[in-house]
Amino acid sequence: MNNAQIAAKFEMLADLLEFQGANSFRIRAYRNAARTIEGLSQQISDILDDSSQKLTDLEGIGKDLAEKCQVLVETDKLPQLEELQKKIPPSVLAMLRIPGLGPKKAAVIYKELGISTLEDLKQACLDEKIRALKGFGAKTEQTILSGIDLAATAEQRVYWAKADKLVQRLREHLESVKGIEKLTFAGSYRRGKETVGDIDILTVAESSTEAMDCLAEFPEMEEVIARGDTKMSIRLASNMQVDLRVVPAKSYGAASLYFTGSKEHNVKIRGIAKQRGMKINEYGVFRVNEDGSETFIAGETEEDVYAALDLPWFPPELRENRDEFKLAETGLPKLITVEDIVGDMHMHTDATDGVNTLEEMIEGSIAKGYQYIAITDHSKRVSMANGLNAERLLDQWKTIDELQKKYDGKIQILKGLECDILEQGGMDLPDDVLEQGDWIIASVHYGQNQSKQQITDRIVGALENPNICIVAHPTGRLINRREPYEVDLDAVFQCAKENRKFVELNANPARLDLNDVYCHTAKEQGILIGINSDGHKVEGLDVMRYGILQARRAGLTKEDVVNTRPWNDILKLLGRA
Ligand code: DGT
Ligand code: CA
Ligand code: CA
Ligand code: ZN
Repeated sequence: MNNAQIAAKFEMLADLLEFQGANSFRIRAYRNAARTIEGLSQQISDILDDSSQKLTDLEGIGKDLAEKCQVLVETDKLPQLEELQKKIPPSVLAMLRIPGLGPKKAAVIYKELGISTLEDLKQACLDEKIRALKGFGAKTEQTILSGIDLAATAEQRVYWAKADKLVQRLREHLESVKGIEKLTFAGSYRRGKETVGDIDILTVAESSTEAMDCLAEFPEMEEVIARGDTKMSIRLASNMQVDLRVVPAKSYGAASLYFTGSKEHNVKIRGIAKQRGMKINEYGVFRVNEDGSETFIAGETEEDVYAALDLPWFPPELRENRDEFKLAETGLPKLITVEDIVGDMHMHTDATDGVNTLEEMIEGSIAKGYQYIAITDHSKRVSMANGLNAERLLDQWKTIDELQKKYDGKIQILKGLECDILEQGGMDLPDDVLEQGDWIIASVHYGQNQSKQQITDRIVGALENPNICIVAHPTGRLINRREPYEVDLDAVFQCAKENRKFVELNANPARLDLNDVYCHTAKEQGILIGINSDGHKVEGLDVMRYGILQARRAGLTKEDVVNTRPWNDILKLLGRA
């Protein structure tokens, strides 16, 4: 049993224990262990074989977990897990993904009504059977009903960032095949979509048998779903599906275009080809002759294929049939890259809920080569995160002034704050404090269930405050976990524009809020987007690339983004210099 499989077992164990209502400390221990093991560069089995190493030396692996690893490696099974699985069908675990439905309530639904799938649960909600259960009501029933779709999606789609890690492992594995000439990871992964349903691999190989045999030996493989001469689908231990297609070199571009998608982009291209008396499919572009025969025109590279239709090469992130074909008429935008970013303007320290100290965050940012950063810890309303009151904030800013002397010439440290917008409206800290800072972010963390009007008024009110520069995660959604709150983004954008303010694209792979469509709308309305990590530790700064990917999907260029500019230019944009 390899690391990915061991990690999957521990995740499953944690889920089942959670469903049983076990001690949350224990559950967390299994989840942490799963994460540690997934990230190891060395196989657990190798560590066990090596007498000079001990599993218990790994972070988060105690004696009990080390023993379980050993049992898994030796027997492929875990008695405790088997016991639990006998008692609880795995399909009920999907219920735990419904926001607001904790394991206790899920267990009641399962025990009282025998419901074990999301579909049955949906029907039970519609039949108003859930509200009749003890401890439930019409409101809970409604919450469950509105969360079922989110839970169903979460079962099937993973964050792009997670898919990316898997892709790196697959790439390394497949590159060991001698005859592999080309290798592309196509589909939604290549388009940089925020979540990925399955992985589509495309390759040119000397021997398709060898390539498919190699995939069959991928350590994380669970079962082969289908295998033909040039096509194969497998399912991994994590449940993710991987499709492999081996294509001839002369069709590689056509196939990579076809399997990158999106389907909508492909449909549009087929229409364009047809209008010109041509045909396009995964093998190439063909001229359709009068006698009905077909002549191959292009196929080897994507550039060739697009050029045959008088189209430019489209960056994969734009291939959604939104407005890319219209843009192509006047020239595609030069999409932003991670190198264009010169500062990170949203990060936390251990003064609130961050892990690293102020100085560690500064050093980490210098290592990234940034010109400037903003330190933006939480304000006091976020008591859970030990949010700053005025006194602690002003102290932190004084420390920043002192540190600035030490770091002069290396990086500029902006005095910032992520200030909560209070439930009743207004900012969490008074203006005479906020005005002493350089960069104040406004965020809604509480009262997310308020009406659309209330939430919109709160955000608009914040943007009208002269001390506020930007609104962070403007819809509050968490991908696969929480729906966006009700907010009138048109009103927010209009207010931002009138007040020369910005909106944020949070680069965290679970947030990516604003999403691509809204970022595009903001651009069209002339509002600049700040792309920031919201890092809570030094490694947290690395998420910037996910934000950039989302921004590219929105068609953003360097010019559309706040933190591609020197700080002095940002001050001018805010009307402060
Ligand atoms: P996913 O996997 O749900 O995140 O999304 P995709 O876009 O990766 O979709 P997938 O894996 O079903 O198919 C990969 C690509 O193959 C898709 O983006 C476009 C192409 N494709 C698949 N089925 C069709 C189809 O019926 N018509 C056309 N034109 N293209 C298709
Ligand atoms: Ca796919
Ligand atoms: Ca697929
Ligand atoms: Zn934050």
